[in-house]
Amino acid sequence: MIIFNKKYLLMLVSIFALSLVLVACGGGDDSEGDSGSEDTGSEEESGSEEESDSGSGDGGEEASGDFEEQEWRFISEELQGEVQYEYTAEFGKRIEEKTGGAITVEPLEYGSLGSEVDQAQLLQQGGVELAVVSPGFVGGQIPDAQIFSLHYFFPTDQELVQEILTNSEAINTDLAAKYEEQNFKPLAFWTEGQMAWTSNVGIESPSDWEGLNMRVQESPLMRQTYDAYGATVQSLSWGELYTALDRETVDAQENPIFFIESAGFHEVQDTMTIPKHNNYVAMTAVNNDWFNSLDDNVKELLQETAAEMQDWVFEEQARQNDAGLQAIKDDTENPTEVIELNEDQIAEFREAAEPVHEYYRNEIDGVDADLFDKLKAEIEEYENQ
Ligand code: 6CS
Repeated sequence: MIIFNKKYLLMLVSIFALSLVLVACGGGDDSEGDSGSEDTGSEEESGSEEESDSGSGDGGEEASGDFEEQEWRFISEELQGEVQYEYTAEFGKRIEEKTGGAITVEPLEYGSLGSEVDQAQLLQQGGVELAVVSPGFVGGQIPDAQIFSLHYFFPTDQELVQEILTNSEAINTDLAAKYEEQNFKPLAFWTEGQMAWTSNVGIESPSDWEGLNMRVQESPLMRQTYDAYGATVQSLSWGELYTALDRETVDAQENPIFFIESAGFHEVQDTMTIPKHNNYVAMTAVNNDWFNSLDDNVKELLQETAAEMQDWVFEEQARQNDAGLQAIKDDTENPTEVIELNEDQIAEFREAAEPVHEYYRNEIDGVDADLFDKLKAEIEEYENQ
């Protein structure tokens, strides 16, 4: 009998809907297209291509000043109540308000259209208009996006991190251009907070990783990083992670604290280490072709709303992370030892992580060394200001 955290049962069922949706989008591998061709007609009726078409101008009704009626779908990698989902709901509310209801935005939670990798693919193909995409799921096709996976590269102060993510030219111009080549149009990068490690052994030094099987996202660099600590690694969608940890097919994972609590990972892990190694970066993105087809005022609406949301989401993640930590500490039914590493312990991890920075810059195929150098210099400037 598989044991699920109760709130994920529904989500796991709905994950199977994705293949149908991808077929409806007409994208994907030839093989997928072939097998799904009979379904295309019925899926298109409810699919988002139709929604996008209706919003692109032809026959769209003029409503509320300058905005034509449109319906957008905004998918996140998290569930209702969690930071990304709440972001999509707030973003949608603001768009509706600003357009007097002419443009509506339907927030979609994780699982309604597949795994995180499926969702990113869906955005690329135009199956949804907007998505929150974590760089950890596109590292295979955008090697430079893996820069967010480096340990001890960004500052630990989350306010500073958010400032860098918001204003960095290396991120918002140079890296954004790499995303655009893959048909993503990034509107904003933001932090979901500092990440923590959970395990049953209590990770306090790099040697504690030896023999542990670490869950990572789809990023080759994440694999390299935990390999450098001596762990084995396994890529998995987070929807499968609770069961994997419970069955001990996976021994450890990393996530911001609000998410560890919300997904219940602490229920099936004995310890949570706070190593200050990295933040969880999320990206608000739209399909680039779709974006380029929009009228200028709609482009501005999207960019302006994404910019405004930076402060909102910073406060939201801080609130949720504080509450999550408290809830983990208060959960006496599932006691979790919270381990805060001291400066000496952090220095040990920093030293072990350093060669991975060089490896990333010099060895990974497709990585732009200039982008790395530019962001590193920007970070140093922010830290010294
Ligand atoms: O661990 C993950 O993959 C998930 N973590 C967060 C904080 N958001 C979504 C993501 O898929």
